[in-house]
Amino acid sequence: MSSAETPLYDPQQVETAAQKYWETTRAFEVNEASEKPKYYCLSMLPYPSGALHMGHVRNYTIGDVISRYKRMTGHNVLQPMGWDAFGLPAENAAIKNRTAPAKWTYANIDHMRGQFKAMGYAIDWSREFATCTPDYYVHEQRMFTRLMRKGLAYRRNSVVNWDPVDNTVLANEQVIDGRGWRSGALVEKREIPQWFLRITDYAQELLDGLDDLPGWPDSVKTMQRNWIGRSEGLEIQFDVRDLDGAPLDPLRVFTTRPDTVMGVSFVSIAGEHPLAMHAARNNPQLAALLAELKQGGVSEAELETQEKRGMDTGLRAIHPVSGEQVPIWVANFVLMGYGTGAVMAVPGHDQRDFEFASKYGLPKKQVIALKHPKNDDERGYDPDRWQDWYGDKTRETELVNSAEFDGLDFQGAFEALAERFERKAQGQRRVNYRLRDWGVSRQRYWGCPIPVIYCGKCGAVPVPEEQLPVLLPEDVTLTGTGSPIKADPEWRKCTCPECGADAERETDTFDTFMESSWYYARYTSPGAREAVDKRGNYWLPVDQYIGGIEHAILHLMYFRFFHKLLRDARMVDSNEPAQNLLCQGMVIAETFYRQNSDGSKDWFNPADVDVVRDERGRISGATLREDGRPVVIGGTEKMSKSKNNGVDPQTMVAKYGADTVRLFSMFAAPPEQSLEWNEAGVDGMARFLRRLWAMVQKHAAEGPAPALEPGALSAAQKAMRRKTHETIGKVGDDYGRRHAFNTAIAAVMELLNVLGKFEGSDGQARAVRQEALQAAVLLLNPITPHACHGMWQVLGHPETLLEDQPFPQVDPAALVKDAVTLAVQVNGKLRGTVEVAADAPRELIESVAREESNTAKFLEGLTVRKIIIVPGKIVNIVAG
Ligand code: ANZ
Ligand code: ZN
Repeated sequence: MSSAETPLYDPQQVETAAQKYWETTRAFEVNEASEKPKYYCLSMLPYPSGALHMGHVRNYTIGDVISRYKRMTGHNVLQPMGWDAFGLPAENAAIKNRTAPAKWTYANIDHMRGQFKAMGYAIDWSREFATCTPDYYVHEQRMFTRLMRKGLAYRRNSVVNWDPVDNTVLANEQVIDGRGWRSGALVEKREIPQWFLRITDYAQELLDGLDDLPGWPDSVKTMQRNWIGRSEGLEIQFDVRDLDGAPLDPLRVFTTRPDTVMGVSFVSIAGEHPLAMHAARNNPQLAALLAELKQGGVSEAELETQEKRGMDTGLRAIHPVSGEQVPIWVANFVLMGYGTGAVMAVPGHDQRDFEFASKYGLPKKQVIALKHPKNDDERGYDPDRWQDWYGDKTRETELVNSAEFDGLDFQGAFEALAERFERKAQGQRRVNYRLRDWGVSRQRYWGCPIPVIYCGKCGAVPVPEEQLPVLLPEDVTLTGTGSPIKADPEWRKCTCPECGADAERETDTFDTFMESSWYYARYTSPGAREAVDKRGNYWLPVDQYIGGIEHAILHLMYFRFFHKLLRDARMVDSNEPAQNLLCQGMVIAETFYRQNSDGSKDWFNPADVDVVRDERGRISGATLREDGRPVVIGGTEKMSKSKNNGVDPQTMVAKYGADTVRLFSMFAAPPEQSLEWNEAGVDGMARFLRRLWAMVQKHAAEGPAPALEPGALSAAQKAMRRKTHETIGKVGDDYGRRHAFNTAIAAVMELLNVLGKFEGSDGQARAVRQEALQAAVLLLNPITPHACHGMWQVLGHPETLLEDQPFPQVDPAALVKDAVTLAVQVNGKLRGTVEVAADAPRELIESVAREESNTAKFLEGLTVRKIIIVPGKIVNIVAG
């Protein structure tokens, strides 16, 4: 049949029609009144930056495929969407474009919602919200005031980046090479009061809960464990002597290695430690060092790598066992915020102490030795080589030079010393966490106002619930030098809810991680008076959560923390917010550039470059279309603005249709791996869809097929039917269990290849073809739902929601093989093939194989010693 007679695949028309049907029938709006098991499929909500990018497309397509598949397999599926709408980019754009952040944000949301709809995602849009609207953030403010009353939110001083020219606090990303991004002024560290949430109260539970999450990737759980960083150790007290020998308040250290206590040759303290400040009062040199230490970065990575620096304070600590006096040094690698801000230094066995002692000529002492040394080298102790053998965790060690503790192993020494210090009230066992309380104050305008009132008499008072929300004014102009609400005395002015005196509002706003920590719960309960109502327990926990690995630590930790807060507020019953987590890989693309004479690079978008590929499909040459001259191939990288290698989804959808874009992004790589965008691949997907469409049209044009009669099929028809059902089995497993959408698509492609070669136009041939095409349409529906919506009608069905069609089921009878083909080998070399009945007895298979003409030739003159049969596959004749 010619193409004039088969209506061609027209993605625009097909997609508009399907989307219209879903919209008018409200196909994806769901509620709790369902007999079916619930399934909550959630993709991380986007920041409305202006336009969808390919990373979004990939993330949301994965979620959509899972959602549609789950609905087809009989679940009541919730797939919501919203906007993580507060944040710094809106302020920057507002300064640049002279629009209010709210206006910019809402315009972006409108544009991006349109793009989402064009992708055809099966979203329940009736639940949509933007986190910057008062009816969302009012709940967050209420939660916060309740946490304040429970003591789970508190205020303390903490360091921020201060721009002395713009007179404003800067976010970390606004500090570029130590300078303010706008003013270029050297940034200073300043201590200001800020609000914190006591996430550390939940540290142990956040750690233990990871064991109940078999559906989360191990890599994420490991990152979370490390971030929580639980250590078991002792807190040990050292008496302290002032410069003149007078006793001062004792010092406490936290150590995970009390077994090394007899190797302590000094104590190191942080620059902010009270003893350091005490010693610096009459020591200008030390005071200068402390001032300098305040300047540097405070990240742990920086502290690990920076050069060790310090100074003797002149103070002395009394060793708690030996009674000896050891010096107290300030050391730049000791963090004030961890443990006690003081470390018992053991340069004989700790890398950092070793480096520090080497630099300042402090003594090193061996107190740990190998229990079973293999040679003199291992028996001896070279202070500069201790790492060589001490690092080997497989060797047993014992204490030496440690008086009564000699001979004990780590555990024995830990217990003995813990017992001793506890008895003498010189210390106790202690569990320490690296996790810090969560600082939620941001000195920015475009965020949720922190609902606190400051009164001269009553201090910090939570805004009473009936006065919430504290509204953020949306109609503002930003100058770039501070927040409009900080600058507006009218906004700040209020009365104290406790004593009625004149008072001021808090002008800081929340960290935007606050909004994204509980949005998943809000989707379950649109319109609820509280953050969540009883509908929450119907939908929660989330069955499948999908998002980027960049959120492995912070977002996912806060998300789990908030769920526990909601549980403790009796709003939800479960302990964890999400049962399964999928972290999709990056979308990458080739980069192209030209280098300028000053060394800078101009990056060219792949859409503007013509490439030549070698026979293996790799790019071997590239020219800029505009001038035909070559550009440098920069290799594949994550799509980004800086490398100008982003491919705009909208352009792709306009050119190929949403289904092709969806199909490519599911076909090109398994969800967890990186996906390389390449237009040749997209083209291939478009061809595949056109071909399928044409096959369906051609088949349908021949009129309706009769009912399938499995008993009346020819061998070829049976084989075709078997292929259909093998494909159904494979694809169901790929979707449901493996999330391997790429191999699911490949299996359907293979089915269609086989179907393309399947001949015959009699009734049963057409019935078998109808079954195969219907299966292909239903199997592909989660991935290319618009085309499938259209093809289903072409196949003779009324317009309907394919998600309510049952997912195809394997007919076990169709899988039975009548005949199998076996490879025949002689001494492991292939010599021929034979066809036998699937249930043929062993003797028959042996004789048929030996008689196969080519095989018989090779067996001539040999004696058959053994015949090995791999059922359904191989007959190997061992002969000699
Ligand atoms: C003596 C010692 C000997 C240590 C030895 C280690 C090895 P984690 O496992 O991360 O909890 N430490 C304690 N407080 C510190 C602070 N505020 N800043 C920097 N380092 C600090 O690490 C605990 C170990 O880190 C502690 O055990 C302490 O050094 C150091 F062979 O004490 B240890
Ligand atoms: Zn008051």
